[in-house]
Amino acid sequence: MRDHGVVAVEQRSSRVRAGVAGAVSVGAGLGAAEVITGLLSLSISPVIAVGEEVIRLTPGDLAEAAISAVGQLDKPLLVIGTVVGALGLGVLAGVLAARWMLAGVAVLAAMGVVGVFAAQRAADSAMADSFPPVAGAVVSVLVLAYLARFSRPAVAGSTADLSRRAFLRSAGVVAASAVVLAAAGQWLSRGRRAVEAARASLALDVHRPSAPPGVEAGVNGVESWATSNDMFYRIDTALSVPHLVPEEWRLRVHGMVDRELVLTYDDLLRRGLVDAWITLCCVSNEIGGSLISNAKWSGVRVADVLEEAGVSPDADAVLSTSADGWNCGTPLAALTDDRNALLAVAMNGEPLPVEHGFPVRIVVPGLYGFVSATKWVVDIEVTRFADFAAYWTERGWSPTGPVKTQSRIDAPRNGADVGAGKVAVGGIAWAQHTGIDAVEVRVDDGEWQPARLASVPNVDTWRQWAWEWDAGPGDHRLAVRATDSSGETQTGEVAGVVPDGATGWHTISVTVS
Ligand SMILES: Nc1nc2c(c(=O)[nH]1)N[C@H]1C(S)=C(S)[C@@H](COP(=O)(O)O)O[C@H]1N2
Ligand SMILES: [Mo]
Repeated sequence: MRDHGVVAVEQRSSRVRAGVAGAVSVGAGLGAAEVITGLLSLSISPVIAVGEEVIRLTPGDLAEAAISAVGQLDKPLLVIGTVVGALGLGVLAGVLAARWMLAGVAVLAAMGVVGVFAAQRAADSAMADSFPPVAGAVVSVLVLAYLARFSRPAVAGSTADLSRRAFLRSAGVVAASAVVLAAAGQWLSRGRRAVEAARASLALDVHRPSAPPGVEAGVNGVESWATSNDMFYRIDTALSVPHLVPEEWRLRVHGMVDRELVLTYDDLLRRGLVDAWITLCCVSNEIGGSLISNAKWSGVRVADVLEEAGVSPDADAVLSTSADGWNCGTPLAALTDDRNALLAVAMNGEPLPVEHGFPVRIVVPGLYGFVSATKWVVDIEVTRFADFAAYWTERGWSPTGPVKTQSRIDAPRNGADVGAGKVAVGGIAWAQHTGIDAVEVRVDDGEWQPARLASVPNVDTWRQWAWEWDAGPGDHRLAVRATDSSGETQTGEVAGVVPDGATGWHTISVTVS
């Protein structure tokens, strides 16, 4: 028979074990998150993202006072503070879990949610940035469930001493693994850190643009005319983005040319930068889809570089290749006529975000991204379409891809309930490098009604439109179609995105009450 004193000591020691188990679980989750951040070469780990969010939420003067008090140590202290805070929550999760497993799991899941939130708020964040915090939360829950076995009071038949030793061994192994994982994560992300540092130290002659006057049609719910870098759609095959620093970047221009060129980043900058608003869209954009965005790009005209190289009259294509091996073929004509086909170095007045092709990418008005917009471009070969197959052409997509004239209804939303009477209908239409001349809206099977067009700075961007609907009660369908400046009206014939872009009218359902 044990006396009460022994039972009390065992209870306290099992509570300590529960707390340690929780902290170790969170440590394992943080380690896993760091490794995944490094493996995927993401711009930011959840620890840093949460730390930055804490700074953002701290009142300005307080944050300033704190930073001036600790000086150069602000970053390391922030990281340590965030990790300590997370481990503290881990202790809480462990203690709660000993009573009621679900409560502990809830704390860990909430930490994952905070991580996702912070990662998405971080600059230029991508969908993939949510992966480390989610995976970290899952790992911490699994580890907690595993360690919880040891934190229960000694099992019948085993001595308290034995079970404590087994717990210490398991917790120690997990804790050591977490430290190794975190260190590996740091090592794996060193390339990305170097690129971000190089990007931050550039002083390009570019300025944050403001949208030209009159481009917004003034309808609530329509996507804004200018897309910010962090809202710009992203499509590529890179699981982990290439790490290119400007000093080492080279662009080789070769093939059917008189003079082969090898350009450095400074060679490009020396030519002076051209600015142009250009709307980029993806061939995989479904009718009504969001794989389209509009930015002000700064770069050097591809035409000028090709002119310097001297292009053979027998060539009809340019095969451009990314540092990660992805490539595409572009009609030579689109790169040598008077349009602003750019070797872009900046996007919306900032050096290209790494995910959007830093340090140099191509942007060509009027062509889908898959046949023109090579990110992390390092090689340009003047050639003939007959002599190569590019990445997507080998996979069943068209060798060329001029954008198809399209339009989209943004407001009201599909499935919306609106009140009877005046309803503001609006959206966007695009036919890059041709221009939009008219947009029409149709209610149910009625007549096509002309929409009002907002202005545009050039024919290379999308165009907002607005239409006032006098809505009567009932269920209605709204359809939109655009006419481009070549006089062609968007076909209502429905085609899928393969091989060269979807066709059909974007149509939505609205209930008027
Ligand atoms: N290196 C590289 N460049 C690429 C791609 C890619 O997979 N790899 N995808 C292309 C496609 S299909 C599109 S639509 C655009 C998208 O550019 P964004 O991610 O900057 O929006 O990039 C193009 N450039
Ligand atoms: Mo694309």
